Amino acid sequence: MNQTAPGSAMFPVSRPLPCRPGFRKSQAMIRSILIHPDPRLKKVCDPVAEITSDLHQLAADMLETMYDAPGIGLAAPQVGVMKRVLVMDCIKDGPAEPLVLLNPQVIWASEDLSIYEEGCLSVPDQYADVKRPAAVQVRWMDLEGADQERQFAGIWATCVQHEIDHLDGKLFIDYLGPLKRQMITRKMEKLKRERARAV
Ligand code: K1U
Ligand code: ZN
Repeated sequence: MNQTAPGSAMFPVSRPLPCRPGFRKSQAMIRSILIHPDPRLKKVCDPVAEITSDLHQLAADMLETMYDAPGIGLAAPQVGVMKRVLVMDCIKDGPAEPLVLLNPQVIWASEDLSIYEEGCLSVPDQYADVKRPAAVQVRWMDLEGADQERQFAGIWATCVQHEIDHLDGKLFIDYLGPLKRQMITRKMEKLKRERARAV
């Protein structure tokens, strides 16, 4: 697990990265995950304007951080980068299916809703039922700069909506009533105090 200290600590890992021609290969790093409450988790992120080697590194680091946590998704603001970038892999068994979405947009949502007990790496060990559209059509740009579109259903639909919410400064606890949300926030403040004392 690596969702401990806030800040920018990074840990090198040895897995080689897939790399676009022209971009130098480098090692993926595990980044620290911000814990709620943190002002960076409440901000609307900026669109990605150009694809750079730093962006490739960010995507690789985010995937590494997500697999290490472990989680099924991660959004850039969770590692303190205020850009519209998210990664996901909701495959439980079988070969990994890592996705990197730049500037993702929901362009259609089903009327059917589904309830899923969500968690969040920025709100560790807290889970709550959230109701969202059961299926969504999402358009995004990939790391090659190409437009992509795909319909997500099941856990993929829940996860992509949860991650896009992060890009808009919204957490799953914002769907809960004020008392439940406040209780979770207080627990997280206590956790952060304890972690700060432990270092
Ligand atoms: O955004 C995040 O903080 C990641 C989050 C994504 C998510 C989980 C559940 C519903 C919607 C979105 C997580 O990955 S929490 C960890 C988790 O769900 C998980 C961890 C290991 C195996 C399976 C799931
Ligand atoms: Zn989350």
